[in-house]
Amino acid sequence: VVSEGPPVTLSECSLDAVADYIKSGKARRIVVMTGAGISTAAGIPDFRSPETGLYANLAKLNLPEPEAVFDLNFFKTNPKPFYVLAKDLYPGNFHPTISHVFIRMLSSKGLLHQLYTQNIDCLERAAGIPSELIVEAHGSFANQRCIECKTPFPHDLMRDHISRAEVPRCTQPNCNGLVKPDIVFFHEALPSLFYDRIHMADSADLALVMGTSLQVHPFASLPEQVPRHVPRVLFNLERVGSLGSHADDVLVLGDCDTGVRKLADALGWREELEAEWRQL
Ligand code: CNA
Repeated sequence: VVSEGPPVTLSECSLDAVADYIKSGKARRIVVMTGAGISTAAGIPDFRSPETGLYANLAKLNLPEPEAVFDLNFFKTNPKPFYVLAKDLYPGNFHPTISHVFIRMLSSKGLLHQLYTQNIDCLERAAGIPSELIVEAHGSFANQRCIECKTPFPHDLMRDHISRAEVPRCTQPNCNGLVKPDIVFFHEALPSLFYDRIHMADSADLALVMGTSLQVHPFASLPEQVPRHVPRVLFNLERVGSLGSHADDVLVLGDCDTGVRKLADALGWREELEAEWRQL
């Protein structure tokens, strides 16, 4: 669904044309923007998919509304629902998907300029994408600290608490504050790294947007950072944001692993992709 006339940079609006563009060597600074949809195939539900999404399954936690589970004020009064959910989401229980491994392949071929992820599941790290190329825009479960005195909390203790869905508390003398992973809750600021690296999107020569509803700001405006003549490819179950409105946008609607496999086929990378995924 292109509203702007013929493409300027691609030969046509297709995945084959995107593959040709990469193979021609003109795409050397690829930015990737991801969300929960790239991890659903790993068994981690997203937020907003009807019926299977987390928000549809939170009824058992007795929340005023589903978003409350990631709301700092609600957490201060009732941290238990977050820890019930954290037990299900905690890194270590899941395996990276084909989409994660494809992003790793971009990095190993020297083509990944920056990965911006909204995910907190650490599957990008688990897939072996170099940490300096990852911006975890909404933080992650990698570290945690007391919300009162900010003292970091030991990782092994955190793992024990989360495995029992227990609420960890600060062990500093006279503190006893609630401990929270460094994931960004609603109304909290994004990590400064997000703002430090936002300009990397300005110099992209290709953007891949994968598995996100683009409902959460400021992340949702990242695809708008990419210059207008730069091709943007959307791998998602549904059309989102302004994707599809630029002349060089390509929409690959459906399951993102399937779309990524098609691109890998067109690039001649498919065997390598499957082999790397099996070896993880
Ligand atoms: P979201 O709002 O739930 O949207 C997910 C999007 O992905 C939707 O547009 C779906 O249609 C699409 N989708 C779902 N499955 C697939 C699939 N297999 N292939 C292609 N598309 C698919 O999630 P967003 O990431 O956009 O929202 C941002 C929130 C979600 C961030 O704050 C995350 O921290 C948070 N979240 C993260 C995880 C995780 O870390 N894995 C899980 C759930 C929620």
